[in-house]
Amino acid sequence: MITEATRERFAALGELVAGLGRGGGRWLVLTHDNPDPDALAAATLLSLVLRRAFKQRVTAAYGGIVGRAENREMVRSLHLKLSHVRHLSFKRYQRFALVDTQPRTGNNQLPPDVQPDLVIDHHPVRKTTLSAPFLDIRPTYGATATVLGEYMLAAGIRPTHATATALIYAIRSETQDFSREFTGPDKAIYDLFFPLANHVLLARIQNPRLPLSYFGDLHEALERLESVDSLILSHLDEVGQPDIVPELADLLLRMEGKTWSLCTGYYRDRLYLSIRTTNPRADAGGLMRRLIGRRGKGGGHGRTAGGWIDAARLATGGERARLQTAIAAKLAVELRKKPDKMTRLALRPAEKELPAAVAEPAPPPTPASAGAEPSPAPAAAEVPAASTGGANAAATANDEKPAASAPRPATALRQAG
Ligand SMILES: [Mn+2]
Repeated sequence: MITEATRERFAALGELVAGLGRGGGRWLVLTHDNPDPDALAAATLLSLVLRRAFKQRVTAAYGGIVGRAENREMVRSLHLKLSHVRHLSFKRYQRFALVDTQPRTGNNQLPPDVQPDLVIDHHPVRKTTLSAPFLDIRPTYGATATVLGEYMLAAGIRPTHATATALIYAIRSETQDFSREFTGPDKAIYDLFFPLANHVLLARIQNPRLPLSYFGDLHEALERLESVDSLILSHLDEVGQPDIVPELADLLLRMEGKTWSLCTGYYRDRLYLSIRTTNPRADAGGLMRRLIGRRGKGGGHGRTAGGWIDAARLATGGERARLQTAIAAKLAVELRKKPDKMTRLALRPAEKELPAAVAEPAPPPTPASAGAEPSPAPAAAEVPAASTGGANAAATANDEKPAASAPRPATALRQAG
């Protein structure tokens, strides 16, 4: 369960920490911005290892926001202790660690002039990372948290239910239940920690309550599907939180007949982009970097990639939309598809639409909608049965204020239409 690489790296970490001597300083463990479950779990586990195995003082922190409902529930249910960098002063820390990210990737809050002491990641190694005193980069691993699971074993630390649950959820979500890139050690660590996880909390994290903005973004994405050949994509305006972009890219890739997906969406001054592919030989990360160029930062693995473009100077909706269209055209060309063949994809193809006259009649009101008491139900059902829309209107007038229950226009779901 502890790989040879981990045995060797863990010993090296011990030497590094011992070399710092007593009072080697406080550690700041940083995740990537808008941390995902893998980053949250990796930071939690590394903090634990540094504290318990090496008696260090550690703070774990992140930039951006914990946006996805699943990730918010993970932090809440498992009581993960991570601070936002805005509440910290970097001057108070002498040692810096990065997990699930690397220096100068543009997706973490480590100041560019600060050399991290320690980098643990599973993204392809970058040149600037090589000068870190300690690094453990394993691009074949499905999750960074797996590496830290092995460190826990090497340190002989018995995980709490919360720690095990965080690790299990990290591996599950990062590999999409082992449906994409993972390696033997991911499965081995998963199987070993699985019995220790709290499965009630795990279920709660995987099926969290969702804010209205989630449904608004989903609706917009589905209304704006575009496709050419096996590429499916959607462009969103301002999203509720940036993590919806990769989530929708995952969803779009599940469409039958599609092997590449792209989702883009604006959040504050940035256009966020996510690419997914089913092609195991693809280099989505490299493709993403080519799409973005010097306008922002991007990277990823073979089949998943993400990034952002600085959009602070784009003042109008038209300019913002043009940038999205240009990115999509560039991607189409990269994939040897014709950008001018890109068309809107209707959710219900016209030929399959039923004529209006065949539409189903509205169902009769049920006793449940009339109220809790059984006796008035038959009477209530008699009155409006003849008129179709009237049944609902009558029930609504009794139960709620019409103004509050009136359906909002679609544009009310979002701020910028
Ligand atoms: Mn990761």
